[in-house]
Amino acid sequence: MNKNLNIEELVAADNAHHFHPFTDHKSLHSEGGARVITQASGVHIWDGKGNKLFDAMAGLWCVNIGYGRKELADAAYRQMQDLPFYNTFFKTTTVPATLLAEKVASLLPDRFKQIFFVNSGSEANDTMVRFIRRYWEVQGQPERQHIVSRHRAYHGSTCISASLGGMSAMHAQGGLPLPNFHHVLEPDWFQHGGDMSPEEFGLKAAREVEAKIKELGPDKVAAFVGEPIQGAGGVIVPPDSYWPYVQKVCREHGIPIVADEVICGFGRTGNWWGHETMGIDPDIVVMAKGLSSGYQPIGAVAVSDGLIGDFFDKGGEFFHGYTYSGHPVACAVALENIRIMQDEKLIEHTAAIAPYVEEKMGALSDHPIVGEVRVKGLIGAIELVRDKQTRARFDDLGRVGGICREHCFDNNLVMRACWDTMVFSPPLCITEAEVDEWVDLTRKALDATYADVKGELS
Ligand code: PXG
Repeated sequence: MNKNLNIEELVAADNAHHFHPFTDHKSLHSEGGARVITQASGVHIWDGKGNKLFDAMAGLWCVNIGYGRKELADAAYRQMQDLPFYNTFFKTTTVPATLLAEKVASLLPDRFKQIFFVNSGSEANDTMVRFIRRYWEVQGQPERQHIVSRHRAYHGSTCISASLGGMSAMHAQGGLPLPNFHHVLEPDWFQHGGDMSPEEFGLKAAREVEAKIKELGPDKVAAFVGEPIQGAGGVIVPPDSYWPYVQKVCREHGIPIVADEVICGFGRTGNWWGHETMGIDPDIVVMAKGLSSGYQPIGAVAVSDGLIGDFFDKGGEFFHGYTYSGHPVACAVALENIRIMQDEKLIEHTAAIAPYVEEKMGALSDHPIVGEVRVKGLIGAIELVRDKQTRARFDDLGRVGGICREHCFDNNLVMRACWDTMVFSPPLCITEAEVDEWVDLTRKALDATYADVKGELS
């Protein structure tokens, strides 16, 4: 840490000048300002007051290889010296951009050969929407404009990606969603399953996709888009019956399936891709975050042969791209990130340690306010409830999750609250000893939350 840094002055400057994303500004400014994070190593981060916190979110679901890998800094340094920037427009490329496209294609099923680079998950989804609509124009079916997604899906924060997402709070601001984006029931058995078995409920949710496609007219639908496991929606792991039925319906109607792998990709679920874990055969794969483990902003869209088809021959120029599409420094860092993941067998490690996390985190389901603990690879959730038997929530959804998140911070633990669902996605390099440390901190935060709300339990 920079020893000359005066944290109080920095926080004052932050209050004065820094307009933060996804922040309640009134409470930020009234409650003393932002928490300053200054350093990180492995699964830990340090704040400006010298506190060491366990980062069970891997930053924002992205630092898959863990913090402090000097190899990535070296890769950036080398690339900046060779060529800090050049674009990939107008029949030009750079060495890292081409090598990364080849590498990403090699990690995907054979049918994915073409990779379009962007700088974030939001841009990746915007690119995907622009591509798929253009694809249908080239196919002579320009009326295929409608896109089906799910409630509580998170696909980003640009106008298109926020429209594609199903976050009602985002839609309530600024006139979103844009036309032709449709949202159906999310496959969240815990929240919506009632007395149904998870499998029955999974089919019900999948039939809502089918009903929406029929309502719109299958020949008007451009794509179905889904995260294999919904992340920011509360780590919604669909019942096993869900994806096979959705896939069957989309296939029957010739509707491309888009897997938004921004969170699930790059090992998070114990395989390279969430679609492998969930048994989906997508036509487009959207990725970001774990592609560089968050060390550089970069995302990508992989398009399968079936959609590329004669797009290149017949489509003419695709008028889309970003100055920094395939930025050489970001690509060099992503290449080094993937090299480490492969050399250190991080995906195998994730799959191997997942049962330990399931066992240790799962043991928290005996806690009086925990209704369910679910884990898939190294992503998971803890449901906070007022009544364990009926799964009844506390009043004012999100309030108790907020209390629990604060207790996590007080106990040097970072976990996100999605309403009253505590979610986690630690760095994939986590060890068993670190899992023990994390579970202990989690239990302390749950105990403190229980102490605050036990009068409300039924
Ligand atoms: N798709 C998915 C599945 C995501 O989780 C995006 C797209 C957009 O990526 P960018 O790089 O544009 O942010 C995301 C991002 C949260 C949270 O609160 C989650 C995300 C972003 C910000 C906050 O959990 N996911």
